[in-house]
Amino acid sequence: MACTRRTKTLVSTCVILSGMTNIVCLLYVGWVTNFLANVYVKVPEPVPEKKLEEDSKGETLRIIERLDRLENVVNQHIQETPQKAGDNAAVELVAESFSDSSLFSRWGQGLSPETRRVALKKFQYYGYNSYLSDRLPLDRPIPDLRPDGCRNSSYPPNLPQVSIVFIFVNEALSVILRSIRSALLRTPPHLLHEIILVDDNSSDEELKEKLQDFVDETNGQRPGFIKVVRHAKQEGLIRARVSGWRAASAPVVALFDAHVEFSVGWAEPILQRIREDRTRVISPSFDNIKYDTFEIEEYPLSAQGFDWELWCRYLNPPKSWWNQNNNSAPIRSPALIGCFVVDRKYFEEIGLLDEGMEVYGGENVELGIRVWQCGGSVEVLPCSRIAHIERAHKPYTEDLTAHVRRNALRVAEVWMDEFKSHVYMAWNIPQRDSGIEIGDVSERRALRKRLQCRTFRWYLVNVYSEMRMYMDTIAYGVLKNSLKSDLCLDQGPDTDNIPILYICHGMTPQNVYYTSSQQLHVGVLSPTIDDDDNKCLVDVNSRPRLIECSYAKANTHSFTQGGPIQNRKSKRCLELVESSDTEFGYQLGLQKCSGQKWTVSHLLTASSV
Ligand SMILES: *[C@@H]1O[C@H](CO)[C@@H](O)[C@H](O)[C@H]1NC(C)=O
Ligand SMILES: *[C@@H]1O[C@H](CO)[C@@H](O)[C@H](O)[C@H]1NC(C)=O
Ligand SMILES: *[C@@H]1O[C@H](CO)[C@@H](O)[C@H](O)[C@H]1NC(C)=O
Ligand SMILES: [Mn+2]
Repeated sequence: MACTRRTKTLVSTCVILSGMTNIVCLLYVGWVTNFLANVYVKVPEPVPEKKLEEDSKGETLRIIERLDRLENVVNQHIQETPQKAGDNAAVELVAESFSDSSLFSRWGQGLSPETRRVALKKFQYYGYNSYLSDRLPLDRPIPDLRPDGCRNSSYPPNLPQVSIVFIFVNEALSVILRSIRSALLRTPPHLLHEIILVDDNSSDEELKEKLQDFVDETNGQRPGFIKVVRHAKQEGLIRARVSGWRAASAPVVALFDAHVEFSVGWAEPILQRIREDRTRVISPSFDNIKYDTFEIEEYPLSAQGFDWELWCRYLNPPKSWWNQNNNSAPIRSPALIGCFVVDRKYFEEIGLLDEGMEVYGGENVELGIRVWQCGGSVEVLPCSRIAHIERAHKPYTEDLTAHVRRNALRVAEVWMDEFKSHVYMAWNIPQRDSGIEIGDVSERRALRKRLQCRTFRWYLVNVYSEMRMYMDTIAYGVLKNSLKSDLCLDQGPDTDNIPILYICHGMTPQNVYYTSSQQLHVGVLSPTIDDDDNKCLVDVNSRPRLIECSYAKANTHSFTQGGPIQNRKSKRCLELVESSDTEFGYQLGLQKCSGQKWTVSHLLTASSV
């Protein structure tokens, strides 16, 4: 699923970053981790109905858990760089020191070193505990986490049939088989038309013969029931999903990852909603299968949205949903996190997925925006639940971010009108001559015209009103001082709100946005109005500090490109101050202006800065 957490990507970017010593880098990773934890752990939002104590306790636990997880991700990345083949002694040595891998923090303490080595190797390959998966029953029960109101619902007998498509590349066989088995077990047989397996050119031998054996055996009893589509070259998740759709013949198609387990009754509510209105594109509610223990972890009911880089995120359900006071009612959703169910023909009418996208990411956001802007709707159903493995890491997609960014720019250029600037801003790249090749979007633009779709502004106002707009930004990018141009302004460790100077790397903590109201915003562009985490530069007793921007409106700074940054009230300037006890020879200060000059990478309105 496309709901990648950015942690992993940032961490790997950091580790491979040239010009940074490892120690410095690791320290930095700690900060980035903190920063991410604070930004992302907030979502899903606490459930408003619960009592406060309960609420904050649950939320805290969840935060701690996710923090642990983030820490693990970092540790893992530090310690588990893949070993070169052929050097067995070294591999073994390293394997011993791996005993503090995140795989073993909650699992496998009693196993022999040899077994641990085997399990760890598989874990590094798949990003989940496939050693354990191989030993769990394929038809294991999973808890029924549906809200109470769902259990007694009755459904009409004449629901449409569904084809379930699973796409995968180098997935553990037992995990794929468990996905299939749970679909067979928990979809009423008269509603399940067929299962389609799309192998996006896996190299695993296991996935050829053994999977084929299973398919042949099943088809021996029900001829043609499982279809296999094998790609002769890797097409990426997006075209893989579409090729699965092409092979499907039921009136409704469900497009899923091949590391899921269906919960009882998942299909009926979806099929009913689609039967009532074929322009509904529907996602079940997701729970997590823990990547180490394979336990099911309940996730709160959520809508599905995205941030301005177009990474997906879980959202608190909209007010209108809470007002119904019915936790089995459908949740209107701005977008999809990746897996969805759709009327087969309607999916084609609205343009499938953008097959010009490569590898991974963005297609789920594009589909959500397109469906809404072109007259359909998207919803998440509380009564339909599936559990999904959130991997600890994706081992063979090192350049994932680059693909997600490219795909995001395609979405921006086709669907977002004047708001496309926000996507460029969030990725910190210039809107013109970005140097990023996004391929041909003319067909997608023609599709938008043909379907007479609404504007992105309409979508933001009517569908995704939680999304923050940043129309008053006039310049953005990294901010450098002419005294030392390899250092950039950086939000620094998230915990203490003290901006720092750091070697320029252009990742999110160094994003700077300067607004027409003279606020200098540092760090992530907070995606929704529910998170109060935009940080702005302020002068606190002559020290540069960062506070939530909405509290910083009376503490602004004047700035023109190539000129000083001066606090409007105190008249002090943000400057580099020589300092022998910092690593880079300078630290950041607010002092009597000495004429230092700052430049920001990109101007949005040439005349205003
Ligand atoms: C659900 O159905 C069962 C059996 O039909 C019945 O005993 C129970 O009272 C029902 N519960 C609700 C909440 O309607
Ligand atoms: C994967 O791609 C290679 C060529 O890139 C091809 O030789 C091979 O048969 C493909 N594998 C499958 C399962 O189609
Ligand atoms: C809650 O929503 C479900 C699903 O839409 C509906 O079937 C049910 O009647 C609703 N319950 C109430 C009490 O309104
Ligand atoms: Mn997935």
